[in-house]
Amino acid sequence: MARAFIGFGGNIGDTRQIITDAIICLAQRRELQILAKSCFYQSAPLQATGGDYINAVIEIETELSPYGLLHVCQAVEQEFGRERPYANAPRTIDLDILSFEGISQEDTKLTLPHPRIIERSFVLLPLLEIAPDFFLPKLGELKAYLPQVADQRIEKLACRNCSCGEKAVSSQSAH
Ligand code: PH2
Ligand code: MG
Ligand code: MG
Repeated sequence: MARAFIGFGGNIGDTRQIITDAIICLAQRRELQILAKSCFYQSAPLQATGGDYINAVIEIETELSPYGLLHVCQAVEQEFGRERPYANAPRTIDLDILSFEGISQEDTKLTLPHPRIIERSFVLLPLLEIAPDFFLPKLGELKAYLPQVADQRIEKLACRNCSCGEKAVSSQSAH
């Protein structure tokens, strides 16, 4: 079984509901189990246009290969009406495999770990929320990269399962 992290983001429609439904959709697949789910984060579009994004990260365990998981992620994007008119266009939902075991690969279809993981507060904060000591072979401890993204606007939203999001937090106070 492989352990992987998937990032979700979107800025068209009721993204919180869309991500919730997409996670339910993934949870119904026998080939993977969801181990952890972060709260939702509202973030300013980074190198992209449109309104604020909602982002979240989950941790899964799976029997699938990296490409098998990619296929599942793309099928879920399709199911929720993802369109790709141009790069970084506003979207209903984006699913990105952030890491898959300790695999490092560069491929036009799937680069692992995700090449921009450490540059994005909307990835680092939810990921570190569910895996505070997360470590990648070539990058080391991901929490070390938080100061570099501290200027990116992001707010943790209140969630049903905990009281952690009751007030906004900055990039540097992830827990
Ligand atoms: N995704 C992008 C580009 N920019 N900005 C935010 N805040 N959240 C995203 O999910 C996001 C983005 C490309 O996938
Ligand atoms: Mg993306
Ligand atoms: Mg993507």
